[in-house]
Amino acid sequence: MASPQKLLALVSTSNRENLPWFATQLYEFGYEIVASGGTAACLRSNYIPVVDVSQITRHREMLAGRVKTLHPAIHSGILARNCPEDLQEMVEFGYQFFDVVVCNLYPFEEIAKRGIKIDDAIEQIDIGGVTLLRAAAKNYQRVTAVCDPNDYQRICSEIEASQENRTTLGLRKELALKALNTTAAYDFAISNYLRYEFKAGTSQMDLRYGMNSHQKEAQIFTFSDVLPVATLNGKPSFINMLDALNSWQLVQELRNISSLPAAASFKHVSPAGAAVAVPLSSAEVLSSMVKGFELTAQATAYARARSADRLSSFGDWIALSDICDIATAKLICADISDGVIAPEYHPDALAMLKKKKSGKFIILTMNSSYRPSIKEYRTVFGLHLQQERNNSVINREALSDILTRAKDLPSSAILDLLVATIAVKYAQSNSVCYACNGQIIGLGAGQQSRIHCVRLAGEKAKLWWLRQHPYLATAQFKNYVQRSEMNNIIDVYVRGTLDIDIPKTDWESYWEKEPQELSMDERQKWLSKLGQLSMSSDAFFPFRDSINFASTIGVQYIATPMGSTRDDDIISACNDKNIVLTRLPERLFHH
Ligand code: 93A
Repeated sequence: MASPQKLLALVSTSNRENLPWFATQLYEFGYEIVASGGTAACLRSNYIPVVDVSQITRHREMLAGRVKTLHPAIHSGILARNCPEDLQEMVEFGYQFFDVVVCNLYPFEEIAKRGIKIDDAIEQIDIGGVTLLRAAAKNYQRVTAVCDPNDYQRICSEIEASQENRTTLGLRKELALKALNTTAAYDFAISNYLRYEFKAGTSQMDLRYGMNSHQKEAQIFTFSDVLPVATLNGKPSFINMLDALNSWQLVQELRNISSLPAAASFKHVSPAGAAVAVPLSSAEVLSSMVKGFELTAQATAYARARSADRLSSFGDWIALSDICDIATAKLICADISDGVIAPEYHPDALAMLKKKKSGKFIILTMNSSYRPSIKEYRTVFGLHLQQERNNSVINREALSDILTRAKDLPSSAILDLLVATIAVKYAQSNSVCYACNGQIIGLGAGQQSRIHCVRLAGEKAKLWWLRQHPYLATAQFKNYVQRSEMNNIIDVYVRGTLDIDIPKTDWESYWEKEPQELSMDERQKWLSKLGQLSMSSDAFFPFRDSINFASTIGVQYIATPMGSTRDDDIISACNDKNIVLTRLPERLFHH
């Protein structure tokens, strides 16, 4: 009958680095060593006395080694607690208590690379070893789980220092966690391999490359059965996917709060434009370059989103909240962009888009009913970060805490503040967004200084307005000029940087009918007509300079989370300018 006092170590390893040394130490500390087939042979060849697992189980290894240690005599010996009930049962069965489990697993990850035959990979899935480690870790109160040869030395030092030749509870806890981390990572590697083998294109999708083309093995996957996003054409990269998933969230939120179709144009994981389907004025039709196009509601939202910042939107990622109809597809085909995400595509729209970019245009569909789990994880520099998702709800209610003397928020301003606030929620911080007519008209993202965001976004808003100058309405490009070139040529004109960015003679050569020269005075006069703008900031304004600058452009409504030591100053700056300031419930940083 086994005695619980006898010290027993179970050894079953694939990596035998320093194992003979460790086993010798354990033996000298009074441990009897029980080992599985190959491990036992290794130890014996090093003249270390060993008992075979089969002697304990009274069962030979079977199924070509698939079953070695999977036996109640082994697992009861590991899992039994130091209590009378367990002791009695162990005695009843004639089983012995194991005190130390030394195990490292079949090297699945090293062998099961892509391209290896699945049958060979499957044989590298360690079942018994994982079970040994999990059992030992579960019973850390009594059992030491050893999975890493780097720990042999410190385990020996502890045993040597102990009266009973055992490790301390503290070390056993630490090693238990390490064993469970190891088995978790091991299972992750197996499911990662099998996901690719069994469910590529369903719960896993390879990406073209990572952030840069030299960053290989890029993929997107889910632990659920099916990815909510699917590719209909092209092969998205890592950044395409970041743009797609962020822009999708943005248009879905805009759709939900406005009940209007929404669209977004993303570049480098920030919105260059975003809008809901507010009908375009005739001046906006011209400046958005959509004259002659059919403008359905979805096409209108897209036209607005694409015309907020036409230079930045060159080569953009598009998100649509509603079905991509033929009218929207025609507009998309007219401009240079990388890809689109939408819940659905009209068959003719899809056929049209598939031809774009010589067939390489990326087309993704998104399941509108997909809801992510509340926890988010990210790995940076090999370390894991975890947080709750930003589930801040941006709706009318979120704009109700007005802090200024001026309190009137007309419905148009409410819509614009919602658009601007939802936009900054999905823009790289710091970010500030100006909005008008249900669309972004200027967004400053990724600036380390708040005032720089305000100025950057404000300058873009001015350009958006200057592009609607009547002088441009009557001008006419030569037939061969492409739309992307038109954007640059118009930009030079409205910024007044002719002969700096482009030689005047080159610039002139693009026009059939050149726009009348726009003097500085005329520019200022036109800009002075800009007003009733809304502005949202993803965090507080530290100084009143931001408010002063915004008011010079025509900002009348501001939404911002407060929290600066100079909040009073910000409110009084708004009062001075007769601006309505509303406090957002949460800060909206995004990276
Ligand atoms: O095929 S297994 O999953 N079946 C088992 O019962 C089992 N028990 C231990 N593999 C099993 N092991 C693993 O075998 C260990 O994790 C270790 O990596 C390896 C040691 O086998 P051997 O001592 O025969 O070389």
